[in-house]
Amino acid sequence: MTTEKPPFYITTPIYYVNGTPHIGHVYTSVACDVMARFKRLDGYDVKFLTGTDEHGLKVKQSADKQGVSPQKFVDDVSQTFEDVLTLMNISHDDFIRTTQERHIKSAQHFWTQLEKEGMIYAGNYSGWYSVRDEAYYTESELTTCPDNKEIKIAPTGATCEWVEEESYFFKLSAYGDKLLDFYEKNPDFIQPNSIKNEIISFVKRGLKDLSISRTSFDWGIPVPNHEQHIMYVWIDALTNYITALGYPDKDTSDFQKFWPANVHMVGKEITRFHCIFWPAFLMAADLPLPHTVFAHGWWTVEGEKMSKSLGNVIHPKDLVDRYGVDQSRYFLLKAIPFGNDGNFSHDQAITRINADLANGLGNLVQRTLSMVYKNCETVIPERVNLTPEDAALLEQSHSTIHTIRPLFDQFQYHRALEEIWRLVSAANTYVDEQAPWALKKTDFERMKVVLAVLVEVIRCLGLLTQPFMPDSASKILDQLKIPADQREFKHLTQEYAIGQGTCIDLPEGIFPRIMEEEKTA
Ligand code: ME8
Repeated sequence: MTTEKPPFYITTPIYYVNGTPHIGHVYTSVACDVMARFKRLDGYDVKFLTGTDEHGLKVKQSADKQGVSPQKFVDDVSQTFEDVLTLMNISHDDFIRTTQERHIKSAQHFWTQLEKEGMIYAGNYSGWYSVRDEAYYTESELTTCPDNKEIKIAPTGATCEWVEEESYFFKLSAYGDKLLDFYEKNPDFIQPNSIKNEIISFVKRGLKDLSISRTSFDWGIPVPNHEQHIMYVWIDALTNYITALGYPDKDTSDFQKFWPANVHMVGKEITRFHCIFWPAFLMAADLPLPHTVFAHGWWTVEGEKMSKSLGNVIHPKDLVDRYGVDQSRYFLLKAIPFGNDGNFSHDQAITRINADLANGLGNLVQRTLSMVYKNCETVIPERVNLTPEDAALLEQSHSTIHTIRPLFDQFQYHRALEEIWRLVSAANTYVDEQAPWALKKTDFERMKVVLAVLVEVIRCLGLLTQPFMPDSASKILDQLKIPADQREFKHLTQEYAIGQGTCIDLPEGIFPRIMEEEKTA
C-alpha cells in the first residue's frame, strides 16, 4: 500500500533585479533550502519556489542608468540570481520570473477576479511613494531629512517622492476587521510574535485603500482592458506564489496539492505586503490564505547596513571562495537566532567554522574513520557487549531527530543545530573518555566496539546534517557506504544501523581548517 506524502510548499520572496545578489538574498534562500531539504527527508512532497521580481520603477531606473532596454537588463540580472542558487546548492523546484508569459497571464486574471468582486475602483492618487521600497507611505509615517526639510524619509530610511496620477485602487479599507479576525483565528499566520504585534497594531490604526496601478511609466504588466495603466509592482509580484502552481487554472495537480502555501519566508521589511495586502487580495479573490508568513531579521556587516556606497556588500562568491559552500550555509544559520537581526563578521565566521566544523564534526569523523581504516583492516566492527555509555550515546543518536523536528516547525534552525552539535560533543567526549587509542594496546576487542558505536553515531550525524550541508553530509555517508535509498530520517533507527563488515575507504578530511592569517586577508 502506498500512502500519499503530505504536501509542503515553501517560497522565498522574489528578488528585485535592480542589483546583484548578496548575502542577504542568499540567507533567505538558504533558510528555505534547509527547510525544503528537511521536509523532503522527513517524508513530505515538497515544492520550493524562488525567482525574480522584474517590473517596477526601481528596476526601470536601473536599466535606464545602464543604458539598456529593461528586458535585456532583467534577463542579465535574473541570470546572476539563478547562478547564485547553483553556487549555494539551492534545491528549488521552480524559478519564476515576473516577465514570463505564465505570470503575466496569471496576474491579469487575478486582477480581473478582484475587479469582478467589486474590489477595484478608478481614482486619482496623490501622496508619497518610495521607489527604493516600491511602497506608498502616509504623511504621518514620514520624517524629514535633518539637512533638508524638503526631503521626506520613510521608516526604512528610503527617500520618498510626491506622486500625483490617475490610478486604480483596491478597497483595502474593507479588510481591517476581516484581517484582525483571521490573525486571531490563525495564531501561526504571522511569525515571529514581535512582527505579529507590529502588524496587528498597524491594522488596528485603520487601513486606507491601496493604489494598485501606475500611469507615469510603462515597465509593468498592463491592467486588463485599461492598458494605459500598469499594475503596481507588488500586486504583480505577490501573485507569483500562485502563478507557479498553474494559476489561473486551479485544477492543476500542483494548485490542488500545494495551495495554500505552508510558508512564505520573507525579510522583516516586507511583512506589510505579505501579512496585510496579500491576505486581503486572496480574500477578495476567494482563495485560501497561506498558513504562515515567517519574517526573519536583517544582516548588517561589521556593524553597518550593507550598501554599495559603503562598499561593504558581501557577495556570495567571496564567501564561498573563502569558506566553502557548506561552511557558509552553516555559518549563516548558526550565527544568529532565526528571526533576529545579526552582524556579519569574518572573525566570527572563521572562529565558528573552525570550532564547530573543522574541530568538532570534522575531527570526530576523521579520527574515528582513520582508526577503523588502520586498525580494523578497513572493516566496520561489530557492536556487541554494549556498556551503558555505548547504549546512551546510540540512543541520543537515534532520538535527536525527535528533538529537532519541532524546532524546525518553529523555524528554530540555530537550536536544531545546537541539538545536533550536542550529539557531536557527546561523541567527542565519549572518544576522549573511552580512549580507543589506549584500548588498542590494552583491550583490542573493546576498542573495536567503541569504534563501531562511533561509526553509527557518525552515520546519524551524516543523515541529520544533510539539510544544512548537503555535500559534506553526502561525503560522510559515502565514506560509510550508506546506500542512497537509506538516507532519509526514517532510517535514523537501530534497524538501519550501519552493518558490521562494511569496508570503508581511506577517509578524506571534510572540513579543512581555515588559517588564521586569512582573518586579516
Ligand atoms: O523586497 N538581511 O525584493 P528584494 C537579510 N521584490 N535578508 C535580506 C537582506 C539583509 N541585509 N537584504 C535582502 C523585494 N534580504 C521584493 C519581494 S516578494 C512577492 C517581492 C532578503 O530584492 C530578505 O528576504 O528587496 C528580503 O525580504 C529580500 O531579500 C528582499 O529582496
